[in-house]
Amino acid sequence: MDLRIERARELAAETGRIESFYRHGWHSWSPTGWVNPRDPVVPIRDEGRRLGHDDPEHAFETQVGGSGVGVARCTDGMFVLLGALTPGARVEPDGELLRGTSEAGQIEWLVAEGTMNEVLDAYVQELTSRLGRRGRGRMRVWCSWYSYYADISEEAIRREVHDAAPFPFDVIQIDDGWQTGIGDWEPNAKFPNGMAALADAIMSTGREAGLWLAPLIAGADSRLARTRPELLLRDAEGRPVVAGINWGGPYYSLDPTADATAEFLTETISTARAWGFSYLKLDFLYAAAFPGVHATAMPRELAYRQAAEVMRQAAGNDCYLLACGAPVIASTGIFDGIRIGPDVAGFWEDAELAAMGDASGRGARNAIATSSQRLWLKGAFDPDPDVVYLDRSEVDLDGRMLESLQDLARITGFVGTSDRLADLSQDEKTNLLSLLTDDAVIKRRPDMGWTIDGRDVDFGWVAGSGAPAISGATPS
Ligand code: 9PG
Repeated sequence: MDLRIERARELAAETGRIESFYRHGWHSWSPTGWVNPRDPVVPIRDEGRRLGHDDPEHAFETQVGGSGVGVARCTDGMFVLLGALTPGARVEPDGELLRGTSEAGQIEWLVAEGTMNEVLDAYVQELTSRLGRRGRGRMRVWCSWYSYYADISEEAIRREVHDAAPFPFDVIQIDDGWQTGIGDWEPNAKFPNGMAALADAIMSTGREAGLWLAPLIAGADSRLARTRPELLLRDAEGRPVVAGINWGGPYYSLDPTADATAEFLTETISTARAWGFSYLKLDFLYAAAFPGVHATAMPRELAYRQAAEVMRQAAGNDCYLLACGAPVIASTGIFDGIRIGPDVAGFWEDAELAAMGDASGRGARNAIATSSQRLWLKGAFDPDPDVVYLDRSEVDLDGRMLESLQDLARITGFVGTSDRLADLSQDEKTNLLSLLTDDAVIKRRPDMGWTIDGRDVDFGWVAGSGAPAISGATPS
């Protein structure tokens, strides 16, 4: 293998003719995978309704490009990787070149030529030696989202904690639905005894207590947005930056460089820690890496990383931090785990989004397609491919789809599920137990495929079965 590191703001690496290009999506939910560089990208022109989840700075480009790192598979079968070793860069194929550009000024770039696994491993090695490496290697998590969604309550969580007794989960995690508002991180009326009591109930069964928060956004109708406007990121006209639309309305980005934001983050994370939670799923983090006018001007991904560091500081080194909806490269070294694909769902894909060419929406298809192309990041942090479904009566997915989700859990070692445990059949319980106690031998093949106990596993069948991996749209 051939390696070199160069300092530059822009760098072109020669590749020869590029047969396919590995496009690395900006954040957890952004489409990732191999594309033909000659295929035009069709931007998702769907402003106002929802966001195709990807980098807003490049949403309307018609040329393919990726975030932080790009790989060319050349006609001679060799691979050339161009990867930034600092957050805030983009890599695009351009004829017989890979072109890198950095928003963070002069940075270090890795140029590597070799087999696919060699160049990807070299990138993980160089990146983590600069940004750090974290993760526990194996996580077994029950999370409330994919069966209850926002319809959770103290009673429901207590029931699941009770029903989890036979299963070796490390963490029972309360997801979205406990808080009074997006930005208002206090328990609502469905949690009458408060969060500390519930964390205690979880911990008393020998598990870690987990909690979902979206600390870098504020719902437009939240108390936070109304009473602490100094936290909001603003555009050049002084309007709050809209980072997306969910929970029945728009939500704003916080300014990750504002002192007031740092105080708010420290207070929010410390409070969750004081309640007893030692696993925090921090979601919608990409919002703080949106373009905007910062209190202290700095490149947007470095600004985001600064806020992520504040959260790590407040959480302490022993707290498991899972980043979700997070710029992947900029989160490396700070978070123990990072979600590597969009949300799974009990259906294959949303036909309307697929027709628009948006591969960032929820659904098993997009989750498998993107997560399966990011497994090489395992050496940098715990990659979270999202949950598996055991309860077949609840989903409209066939055996092969369910098996691919389980294979992702086995390969990553991050086994999550959301099933209502009392509803599982005896067979499904056995299946869950075997996943949670799995000690299969996982090996990587030369072609992005894997073997699990000698069984060949690859996810290639998913790539051709839905929306192409392309860039998404953003509001103006
Ligand atoms: C809670 C969920 C779960 C889930 C996260 C995240 O509007 N959207 O485009 C959108 C995207 C992702 C999403 C929700 C909404 O899911 O990935 O695990 O925690 O938030 O709200």
